[in-house]
Amino acid sequence: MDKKTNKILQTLGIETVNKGATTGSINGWITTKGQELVSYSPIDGQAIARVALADAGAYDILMEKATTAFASFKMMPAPKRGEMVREIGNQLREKKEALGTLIALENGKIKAEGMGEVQEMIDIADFAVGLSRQLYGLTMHSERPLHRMYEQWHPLGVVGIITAFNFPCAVWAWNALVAAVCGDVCLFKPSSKTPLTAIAIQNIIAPVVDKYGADGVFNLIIGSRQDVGMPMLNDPRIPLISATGSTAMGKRVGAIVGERLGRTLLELGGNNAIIVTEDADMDMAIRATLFGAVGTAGQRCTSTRRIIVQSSVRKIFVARLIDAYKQVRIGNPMDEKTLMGPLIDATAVAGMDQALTAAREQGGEVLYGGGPATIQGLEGGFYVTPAIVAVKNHYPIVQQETFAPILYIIDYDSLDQAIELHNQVPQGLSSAIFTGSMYAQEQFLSHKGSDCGIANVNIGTSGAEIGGAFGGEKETGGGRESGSDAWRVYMRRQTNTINWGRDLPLAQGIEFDIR
Ligand code: UN1
Repeated sequence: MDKKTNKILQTLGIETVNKGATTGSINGWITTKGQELVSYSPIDGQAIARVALADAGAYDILMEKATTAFASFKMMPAPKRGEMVREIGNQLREKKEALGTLIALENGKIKAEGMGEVQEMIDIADFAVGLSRQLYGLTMHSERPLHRMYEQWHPLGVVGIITAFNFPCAVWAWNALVAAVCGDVCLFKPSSKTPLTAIAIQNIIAPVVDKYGADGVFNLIIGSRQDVGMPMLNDPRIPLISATGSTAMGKRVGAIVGERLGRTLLELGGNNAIIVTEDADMDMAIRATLFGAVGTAGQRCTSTRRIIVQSSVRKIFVARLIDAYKQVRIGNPMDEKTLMGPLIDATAVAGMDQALTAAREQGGEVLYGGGPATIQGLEGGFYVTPAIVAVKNHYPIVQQETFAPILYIIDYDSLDQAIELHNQVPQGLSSAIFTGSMYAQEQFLSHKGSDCGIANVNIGTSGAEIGGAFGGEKETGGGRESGSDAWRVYMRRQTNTINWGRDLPLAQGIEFDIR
């Protein structure tokens, strides 16, 4: 590790690899002596740091703490909880550079995107502060005289947050900061591929947690599926599990939590497409495709995976896209000139390779890229060349989400056909149309248009703002998190009817009395 990296680790309270494992010594994070996890950087395959894990015993201690903390935290007025979240946002502002760099180091996304991820946390903190004064319930008119009816929203309890490596801290913030203003406490189980980013968050927020006496509100647990993951899913003390990851993972989570009638918020795989019509602004369509398909090395759940392009412009679109792909600098994500860093690990590289083989076998033609890329001096890293592949939409491989920079090109003749192809995948997260036609745009946004949770016009599929609800339909899992009224899932709704008269009329006009 170079000096700069050591400095960043030190700033964020993480031991360097040769100093031994970082252990849970701060508020809300418990580890057990013995088991360890090593975090490797995808940049060069080298170990960054060692982390002590938690076993099942530590899980129980932490859950006890979280449950006790909830009992007092829920009594703190929501605007006060908002103040605390504002200070968390301020800490994130201060540590933005260090945290953004650590994300790039541990996850491999380019530093600009690492910084963007921290900005997303800051944005959701601001959103949550405002929200803390807007947890509105409705009032309604009672059918009974001298009665009043309203709904109120109460804190829910311990929220389990299970996240993926690709957004190692923004997705935590979407959940934890909104849950916090709602009066919930959380238990965060990060991806075992990005534990350091999670520890960094815990350290960054620690002074604020101390100041507000909120020990046990933000809890972190890093451990195996058996010791930590399964107990969380099965634990009736956790009324809501918010899980981000693959559809296969979500199906398991949904089944286990559903079995105990717990609530889930699932944000799973996407198979996001952009429809490009012949009258689209090609410059914009190319730029958006490039960011959507190559950005984050194709490892966003919102990454653009399919282009559905009108036959008349297919040739020119593909030619220009290939030209743009040729200019993408692949390499060290810390280097400002780099546009695409490595994939997360060797399994991801193999997964990309398998998908390309399958695409070829099923009749596809690789038009550009696709192999591993070797970066001088970073031979241990997991670099690939992004791929463009001509396919038919119904190929089994096109129906799947491969978490890698593979872009499938599909062509169409009529808009109806484009929309049909667009919706003919099992997933339903994000979607976009690039068009100059108001008719095409409105059809895409209408009931007969995109079936996704996110549908954009002349904007790509990835890079959503935090203000909207985020999530998708079908195998994407149906959950909504982040902005808009997504907060409701973190609270429990109560309908209250108050009789302020001196009579006892029954609803539905029922007479029921002793005569
Ligand atoms: C994810 O990939 O899990 O819309 C989240 C986006 C980001 C969040 C992605 N704001 O691409």
